[in-house]
Parts: sequence; structure tokens; C-alpha cells
Amino acid sequence: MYQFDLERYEKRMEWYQDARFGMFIHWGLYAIPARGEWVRSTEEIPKEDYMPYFDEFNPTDYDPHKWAKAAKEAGMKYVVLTAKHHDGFCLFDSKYTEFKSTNTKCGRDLVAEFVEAVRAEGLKVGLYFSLLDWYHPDYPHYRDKNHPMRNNPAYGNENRNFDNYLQLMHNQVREICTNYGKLDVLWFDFSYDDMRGEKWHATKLMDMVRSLQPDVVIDNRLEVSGEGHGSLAEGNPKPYHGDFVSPEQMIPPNGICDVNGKDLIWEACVTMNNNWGYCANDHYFKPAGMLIKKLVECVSKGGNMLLNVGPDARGNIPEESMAILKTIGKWMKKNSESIYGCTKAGIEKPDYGRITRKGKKLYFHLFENTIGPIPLMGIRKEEVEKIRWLATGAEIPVSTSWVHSDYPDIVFADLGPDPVLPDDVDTV
Ligand code: FUL
Repeated sequence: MYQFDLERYEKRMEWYQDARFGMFIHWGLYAIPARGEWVRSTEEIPKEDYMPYFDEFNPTDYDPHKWAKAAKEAGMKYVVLTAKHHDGFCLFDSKYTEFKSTNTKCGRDLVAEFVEAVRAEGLKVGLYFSLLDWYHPDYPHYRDKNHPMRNNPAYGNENRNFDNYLQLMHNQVREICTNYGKLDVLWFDFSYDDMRGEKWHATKLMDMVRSLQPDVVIDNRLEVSGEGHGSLAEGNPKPYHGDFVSPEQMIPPNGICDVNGKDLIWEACVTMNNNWGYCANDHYFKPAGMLIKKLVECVSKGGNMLLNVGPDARGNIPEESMAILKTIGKWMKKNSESIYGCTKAGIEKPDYGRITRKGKKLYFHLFENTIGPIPLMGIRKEEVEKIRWLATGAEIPVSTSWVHSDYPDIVFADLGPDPVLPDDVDTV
């Protein structure tokens, strides 16, 4: 049986923690109805009414190189694609189902093309895999309160063989861990009610994954859901059941730590609008400046951010999302030094923004106008070697007031040898 190896764990998490910023991609048949990836459940669509999307699916514009380029230009370091979402449709050529992209008009193994394209851009590659499967006849739909057929009396519990389902699920995980080269991230989704951990035969599954992909970084949802406080309330990841905590649509107030106060590795997944999958009527996109600040916030609390796009049925990332990615990329070009390889500063956040840190460098992110001259709190004046604007390298006269822009500007403070932190509040 697989043995948890702390040293190996720390090693495999290095790139992931340095990366800090990744792209999530939710894409599947649900891009056609264009009402989000949960459409089959929220609208309780029976299988026969969902199958026309399968018959129709033909993403003629699918070019994962474009996606990978967009991620790279935005400063993202890894990309995670939904190999299979809750509707059960596989974007890969699984030999255990007929419900897969290779059987649609497009006839392509979309995952194979995706992993190749992402690697070609020099990015790390990840696959999302749903533990739920609303297509498989043996999936325990009677336990899943979100199952599309939950209110259909003709859909009883009889003749459901859960072991068959588990077999399929494990087989498909084996396929994605075998047929697509070295994976960097595996993103399981999700546990609910008593369906968690050993109900999925998690230890067995993890043993298999680790034997095939010893260094893949795995989320914690074989054990927990992503709701609320990023699973903190539900317990921390166990060595067998995940490498990082996966808070969804929220940033934990103080990062995430275990019961002993030890920092845990985490990643906040975040939508650009209000849906993961493509949603034609959802134009409520968050401003790019806000998303940049959220990224900074994650890093300042020791976490990653996985920002989502939902390509449309032809395979194009929506224009609004592309525009956001471009703006973020512009900011990252000048300021990514304050993101990659950075973490908590160990100093309380100032009123005007957030602080990230890399070794002896502190990055004071200015989210808004400071009231007066920029106060660099929590460090002693004598310990500061130099203070510069990160984007230009220009010296900052100590009394400078900062002028507001929509995106965070950054003062970068280089500390001299052996700085003592945190310490008396001092104003530089
Ligand atoms: C959730 C899923 O149900 C959503 O559809 C989405 O994939 C999100 C990242 O995780 O739990």
C-alpha cells in the first residue's frame, strides 16, 4: 500500500506553491444549452432530452493552443480542464463509456489535444474529474439530492449496483492517469453528505493514482465538498486524500491551517462571472482589477488562485473573459515578481492593501489611495535597504503620496540582512 512520504510531498508541492496562479476550464456538452454546467440537474432534464446535445456537439473552433496561450499571457502557470463533469460526458476516449467526445461529430480526444497544447506552452497540466456521474445507470442517484432524476418516481433505487459504478469510476481515473503522460494536477470533485472518503474507496483509488502518477498534486475533495470555509470545518486533508484544500468562490479570512495551527496548502477556485460552464446570459463579469486584487489576497494569505473560464460550444473562450485575461496579463508582466514564489508576509495587512513576501523582499500592494504618505507598517526603518516601485524600479521618496489607479500598484521594500519581523509599527 502507498505510504505517505512527507519529504516527497513537500517536493511535489514546490512548483505548485510557487506558481500561485492557474486557469480552470469548465467545458462540455452543457456549453450548448449555455445555462451553466449544472443545467441537467437544475432543470431536471431527463437523459433523452440531454442526448441531442451529444448528437450535436461539434466544437469546430476547438484549439487548445489558443487556450494555453491565453493562460500563459495572463501569467498563469497551470491549466486544469474538466475531463469529465457531473453530467458524465467524457472529453477523453474512455473505453468504459460510449458517452465521450470521440463518439460525437467532432470525433476527437479533446483531453489528448489539451495536454499536448498546455505542455507546449511550458505550463503545468491538470485534469478535473467528477466523482458524480449523472449518466451512469449505477451511479447512486438516490443518494445524490442533486441528481437530475431526483423527482422522477420511475427512477427508483432498484437494480443499482454501486460497486459497478465505483469500478467504472476507478477505471476512468486509471485511464486519465495512464493515457495522457505525466499529469501535474488531479482535481476530484466532490464529496457530499455521507458520500466521502471510503465510500469512494478513496484509499484504493489514491493508491492506484500514486502508483501511476507519484507526483501529481491532488485536491481534497475525495474527502470533502468545496462549500463554505474551504473544508476547514469538515476536517483537514489526510495524507491519502489530498494535497491541498480547495475553497470555492471564497477566500479564507486568514489562510487555512490545521488544528495545530500549521499552515495548509490551499487554492481558491473562482469564477469570472457567476457560472463555471458557459452561460450565454451571464454577463456579470467581475472587473479585472478586482480579480487581480483577489489573486494578491490569496498569495498574501499563502494560497493559490484558480481562475475559471467557460468556453462556448464552438470552443472559444468568451470575449469578456479574454479581455479580463489580457488586463491581468498586462499587470502580471510588470508585477508578477510579487506573485510567483511569494507567500504571507508575516505582518498584519495595512488598511490600503495587502503584503506578499519572497525572502527578504516585501511587496506592499496598494489597492487604494493611501490617506497620507505611504505607511510601511510592521517593519523597522533601519532594516529597510531600499524602497522601489516594482513596475518601474523607481525610488520612492519617503513622503510620497500615492495616486489612485484601478489596479494595484506595488511598493517593493527590500530588507537588509536578517530583518526582524514582525515588529513595532513604524512609518517610513
Ligand atoms: C463544484 C461543482 O459542482 C461545480 O460545477 C464546479 O465544478 C466547481 C469547481 O465545483 O463543486
